[in-house]
Amino acid sequence: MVEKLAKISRATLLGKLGALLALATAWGAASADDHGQHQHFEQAPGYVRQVSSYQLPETELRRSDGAKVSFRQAIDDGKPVVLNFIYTTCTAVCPIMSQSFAEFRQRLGAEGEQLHMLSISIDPEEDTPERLADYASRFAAGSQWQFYTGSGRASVMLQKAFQAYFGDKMHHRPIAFMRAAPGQPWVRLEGFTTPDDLLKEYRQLVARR
Ligand SMILES: [Cu+2]
Repeated sequence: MVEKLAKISRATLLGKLGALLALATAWGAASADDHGQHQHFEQAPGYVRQVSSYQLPETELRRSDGAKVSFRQAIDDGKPVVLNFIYTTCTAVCPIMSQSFAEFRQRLGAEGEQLHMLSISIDPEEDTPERLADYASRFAAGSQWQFYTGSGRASVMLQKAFQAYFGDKMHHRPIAFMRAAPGQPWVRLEGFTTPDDLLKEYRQLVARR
């Protein structure tokens, strides 16, 4: 009986892994078709890794403390950057990504003192600076993890610049972006990245710097 149960659960697990791999492959194929400018393309379980160069526009954003900031100044502060797009009322993808970011930052400890994390709202009409501040405190985000909103136009422009615009917030995907320093290419991790995945990718990135 116990043996039979074990067999069933193993089969179920293998089925799930198969589905996950199929999904990752489909994602990879779609991304490869969509964007022609990648230098490399690698696949890891659970997420698809790409190294990309993006032309990033200048735009004004509002930080969760209410300050008006230049997007370019925010990301070109000389520090390694980890970035994603979120919205605070999301109940599926964003809370998982944000939790992963929070644990990643926590585990990085002193190693992450130079790191700058940015989460940019894809629902700026709802996501006021106050709401973002509230959201940040839910994930115990310290001063190195900043949340930004802005005009709808600015948000869409940035999503498009990162090739992360999927029409509307309901169709967004989990993607984390990392860059070691200004002028360097971005590492794009598409899929659900665990805190361990983020740690591994981040350490590789800063070691190569
Ligand atoms: Cu979401």
